[in-house]
Amino acid sequence: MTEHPLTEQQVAFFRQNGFVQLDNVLTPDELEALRRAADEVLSQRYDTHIETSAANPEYQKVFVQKVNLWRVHEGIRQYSLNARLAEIARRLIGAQRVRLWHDQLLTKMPGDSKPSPWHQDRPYWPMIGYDQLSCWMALDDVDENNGCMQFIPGSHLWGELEPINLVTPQDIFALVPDKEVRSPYVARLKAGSCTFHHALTFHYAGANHTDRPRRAMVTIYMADGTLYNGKPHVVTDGAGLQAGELLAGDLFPVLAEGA
Ligand SMILES: O=C(O)CCC(=O)C(=O)O
Repeated sequence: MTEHPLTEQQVAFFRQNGFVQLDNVLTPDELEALRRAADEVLSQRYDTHIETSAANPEYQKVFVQKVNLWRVHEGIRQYSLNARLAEIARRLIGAQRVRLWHDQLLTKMPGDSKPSPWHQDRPYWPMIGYDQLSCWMALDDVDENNGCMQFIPGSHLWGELEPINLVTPQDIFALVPDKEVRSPYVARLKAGSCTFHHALTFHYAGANHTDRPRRAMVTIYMADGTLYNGKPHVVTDGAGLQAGELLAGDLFPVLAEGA
């Protein structure tokens, strides 16, 4: 991947707002390779550690979710383990080193599509510490009509709330009655552009009203030093981790390191 400059202003924007949009991050060739890989994994069946939405048709209306694809598909591995996106993540979160938590392909299918309700990511993850962020890469042009991401500026500073049920969601805004909720930032993106969002940022994506899938490749990074809290999760189940242990080793590779 070619270098993508990240300015101090963009870092400051992320720290203040909990997200940042970066345009034209992938070259046309990189985008094409990632789309090809995504379509291959979409057409394949994997076990339930990867096909996390497959058992629930209502969940699949929100998105078809395939997790940890870097472990099973070479094309996705090339993308998810690349150091350049990880270095952007490292600088945004301000860590000495970042590891991959997991990747996921999120596809909003056309037809009977539902919004991804307002939620934070971090309540789903079995971790101690809050230095995590996601890169949401558009594989298709996205806007409000097919489920682009939306973010509430500053909401990453409101702490960890209860996990939102993605199929029958609670109203997350009712959980922060004392906060002044700013208007959402609507992240309309060209394919090959992305957003980064903090693990505590409130975010949402509308339903897909078009007749084509909306494909997004998400890579999630955590600061080195993040600890496992012992709770069940599809990514850590069966890994033999004890509560309080470092999320480290080959399952969570270091992808970027500061000087
Ligand atoms: O792509 C979507 O519809 C939602 C994505 C999301 O919630 C995330 O990447 O954390």
